[in-house]
Amino acid sequence: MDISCTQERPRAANAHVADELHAGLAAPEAWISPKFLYDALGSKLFEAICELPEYYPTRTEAAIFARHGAEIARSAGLGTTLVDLGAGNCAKAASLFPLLQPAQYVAVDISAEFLCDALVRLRQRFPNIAMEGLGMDFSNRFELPPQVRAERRLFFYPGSSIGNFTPEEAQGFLRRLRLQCGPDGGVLIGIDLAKDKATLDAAYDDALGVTAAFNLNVLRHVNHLVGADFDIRAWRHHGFYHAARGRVEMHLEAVRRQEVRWKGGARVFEAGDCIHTENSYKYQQADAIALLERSGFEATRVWTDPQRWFAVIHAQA
Ligand code: AVI
Repeated sequence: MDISCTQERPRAANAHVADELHAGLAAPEAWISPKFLYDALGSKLFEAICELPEYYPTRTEAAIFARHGAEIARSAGLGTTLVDLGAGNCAKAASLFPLLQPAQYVAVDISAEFLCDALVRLRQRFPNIAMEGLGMDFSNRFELPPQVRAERRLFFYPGSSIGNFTPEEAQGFLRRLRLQCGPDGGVLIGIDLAKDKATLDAAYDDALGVTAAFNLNVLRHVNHLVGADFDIRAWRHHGFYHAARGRVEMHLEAVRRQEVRWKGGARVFEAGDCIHTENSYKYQQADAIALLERSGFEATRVWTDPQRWFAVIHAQA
């Protein structure tokens, strides 16, 4: 079976990136979208985070798939068009291929280059599954191209990445997915559940400082993208659970007064000023189901771990 890899309009995307970064850096409360955490180094740092003892979501979700894989496959169905959102190295979806036996595997990520390498390796292990790599930013707008089979699309969105949207954005995103599901389609989604503050604080501010490096790396990436001159050593990582807001927040704090310039803008940051880089919402199980239902899905099955720290939900369109 052939593999095809396509990258969406890189030029237009570049202009959009510069505008978005400028808007965030110049805002009264500065922000950088979390999608900029993932350049090549950022993706490796995120992989390292997933190995940390403090970062429970990856291994908890993997244990749910390992324990309930057969039931999950029965609920989701065999022979689907498996659309893997934020596929990265495609490893999570690939571990489900023997159970789900997809008719077509569509890996979607911001960078087609990274995907293509992963797909070439995957094809050797699963030569009978048609594979498609799509390099696109699916966070704001989303339409699958015609080479993706329209029937029985199963969107695979693991890792609790939905938590990096606000609940309103998540609803908009899920509604767009729902419209793309086609006949008999659905979503298989990982949701991080609300839990005690100490566990969450440690997961987002680990002892080794890997999450700190992951957060600080966004400044290197911004330097590269818009010719900014952030001095990485002049910033400090904060990652903590804000229970009233129902989310973990990541910020970067300026450790001294400094002026930062980028193509098309400049700004003075006083010592203590912060740049907000990520939210990671933690849901009650019932709220996650309500979110899916408000988005037009019908939650079919929920699987959790014995501590009820994480949920995998299959919902039908
Ligand atoms: C990708 N996303 C679900 C991770 C999370 O937990 O929100 C990103 C992350 N940020 C810090 N650590 C991990």
